[in-house]
Amino acid sequence: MSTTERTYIMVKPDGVQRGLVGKIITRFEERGYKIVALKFVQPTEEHLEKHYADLRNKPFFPGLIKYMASGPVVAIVFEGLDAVKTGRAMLGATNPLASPIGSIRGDFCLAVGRNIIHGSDSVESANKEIALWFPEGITEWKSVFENWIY
Ligand code: RTP
Repeated sequence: MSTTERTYIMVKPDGVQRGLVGKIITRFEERGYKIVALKFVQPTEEHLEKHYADLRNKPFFPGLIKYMASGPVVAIVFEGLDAVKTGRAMLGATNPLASPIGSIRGDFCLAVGRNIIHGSDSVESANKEIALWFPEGITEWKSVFENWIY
């Protein structure tokens, strides 16, 4: 665990359509995570098939790709202590109905097929996803608040 651990977070098309981008970013910033990459992008089906390659044999895969390609997403890399595991806890469970109140999915959505946000499930996946979504690299910077957070 390090203070520079990174996770890939993505506001899905329904999160963008419902105007939840600001609230989602605020939760991570208020917790103490630092944005090191961010962009608004309309993903292609081909790109999404790479992102969700591990799920290609699941029955819901075609529907998942159509949903994820249905509009723009916000791709973000957050950096901070235990970013991957804590980020997943902040998201809640895959099924919003099984997500605790206070988690992003537990507070803002209902259906597994419209669960508004993605978060990396391991440091290894985070590294792969960051390379896939930000091939141009990310911006290194030092926050003046870091001494107050750590
Ligand atoms: P994500 O990758 O999007 O953060 O979600 P996750 O790890 O919590 O869940 P995963 O099993 O990787 O599934 C990826 C996304 O596929 C959709 N899904 N639909 N039964 C279904 O219809 C079903 N199961 C999963 C969800 O959008 C899920 O987030």
